[in-house]
Amino acid sequence: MTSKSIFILNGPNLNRLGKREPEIYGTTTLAEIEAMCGMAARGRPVRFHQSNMEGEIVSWIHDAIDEGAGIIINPAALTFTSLAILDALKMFNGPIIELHISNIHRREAYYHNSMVSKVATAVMAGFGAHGYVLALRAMIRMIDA
Ligand code: CA2
Repeated sequence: MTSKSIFILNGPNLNRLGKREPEIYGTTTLAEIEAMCGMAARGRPVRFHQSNMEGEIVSWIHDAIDEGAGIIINPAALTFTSLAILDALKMFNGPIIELHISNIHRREAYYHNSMVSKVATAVMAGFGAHGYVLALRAMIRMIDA
């Protein structure tokens, strides 16, 4: 079992989870999701971050390149626009899970073409906030395989 951290990275506006559009994103806050991940990690090191700034997310991906076991990333709107995040993820040698709370493929067309999916090991969408727990369990299996 590696002692390297699993990075869980979240993009713009996800700090507002639970406060707006509950019909799409549910009522669980990001802080509650972080706590859920802490329990699901079962003692494994997890680094959980959220930023509204693209460059900050890129820097955390660099940290993962240097010292991480795996990346779970919900890039939010940057999923569909960020070459910088794509380029950074291409440098990461471990497993990458792209995660979305909603089923992006059942939503507006501008949510249908993820740039991150081109480099992700796996993609999960539509499980709601619980998707973070499912992704973490899947990531643990991947890094322990
Ligand atoms: O379903 C997801 O997790 C998304 O990544 C969330 C992004 C959206 O742009 C993606 O298409 C799908 C949006 C995050 C915004 O989150 C909010 C949460 C509460 C209130 C307003 C926005």
